[in-house]
Amino acid sequence: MIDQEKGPFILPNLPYEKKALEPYISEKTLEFHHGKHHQAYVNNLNALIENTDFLQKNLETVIKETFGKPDKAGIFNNAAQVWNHTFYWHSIKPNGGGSPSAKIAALIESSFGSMDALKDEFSKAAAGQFGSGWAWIVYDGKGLKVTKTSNAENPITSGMFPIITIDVWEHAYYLDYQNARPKYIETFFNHLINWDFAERCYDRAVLK
Ligand code: MN3
Repeated sequence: MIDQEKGPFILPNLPYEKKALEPYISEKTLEFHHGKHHQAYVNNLNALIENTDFLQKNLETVIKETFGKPDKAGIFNNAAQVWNHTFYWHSIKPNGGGSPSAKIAALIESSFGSMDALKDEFSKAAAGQFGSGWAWIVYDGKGLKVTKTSNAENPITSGMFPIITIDVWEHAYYLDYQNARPKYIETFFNHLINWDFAERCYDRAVLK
């Protein structure tokens, strides 16, 4: 769904029109974020893996095999950013927010106590990520957890199964929210989050 079977890697299309998330995320933001930033990670990755064995590997394998290796940091950063952005586009949708299915709602209740408690923990993680990075809802094999990562890092390298992410790099929100990261996070949770996608990710994780 998010993985790509082998290189050269491509920029996946957005799953909706560039205007579709307005007024919460503008067409202008998506033009830059998808068309320039995400595209640049794809281009950089392909340039870095040209003539290497990584060209024959799937994206998740490239991420896992380069994580924590200083001489492979460039490949890791770009590969993870390709994956993270594709995952983020699916983590949001037009008319998102609202209530998840009964199954996901029950999982949230058993893991966090309530939807409000999840929202609070997720918002604190996303707002508290110092500098650039990501906040995540992950399935750890038993229940859901909130986590955050710096720069390009991704919870799959620690065996977690992401079900939602929010990009908190400034380029994700600056044109629409300027420095008001908490307002962007609240809007993400209330109006954009894609609980159907979260459920599909959870269902796949349970099968593994
Ligand atoms: Mn980004």
